[in-house]
Amino acid sequence: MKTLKIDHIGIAVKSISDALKLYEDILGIKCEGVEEVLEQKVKTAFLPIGDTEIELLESTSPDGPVAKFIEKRGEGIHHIAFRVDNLEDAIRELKKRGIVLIDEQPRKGAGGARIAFLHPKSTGGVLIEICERG
Ligand code: CMX
Repeated sequence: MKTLKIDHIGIAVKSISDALKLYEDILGIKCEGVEEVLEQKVKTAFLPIGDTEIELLESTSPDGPVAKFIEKRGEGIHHIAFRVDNLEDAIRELKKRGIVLIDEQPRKGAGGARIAFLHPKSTGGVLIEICERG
């Protein structure tokens, strides 16, 4: 598989507007959009920085993956997303190599990306997303 770059780093927060006080007002990284991903029960805020982005994740429901993560571990880094050149090829290769995928088929992520998550149990405790952008 061909991995191109760190597409974004996902950070679980209780409140995007509270978190922006740090990221925008203090660190000076501008938020360029907020989008709700209904299927994932999250609201996401994108903050491009250099060649990559910070993605703030706020749960929209107490039973969503981000709410469960915060309940168990508190706010903090939730996942790292690598951009790949071909998502189907990457999924095929990862499966062949014994990596457990949460998504065996590509699905739609925020910002028009096609994405798939790998299970942290088979990636040394790091939730990894692979994504392809058109
Ligand atoms: N990073 C690292 N480990 C994580 C994790 C994360 N973000 N989330 C959960 N885990 C660990 C848990 O700590 C737990 O480990 P232990 O068994 O050692 O305690 C294990 O994974 C199982 O976790 P769980 O709390 O029982 O939660 P679930 O099994 O219900 O779900 C996961 C975990 C990763 C499969 C689920 O959150 C998932 O499917 N995530 C992918 C989708 C997602 O995260 N969407 C939100 C972002 C959407 C977006 O960016 O668009």
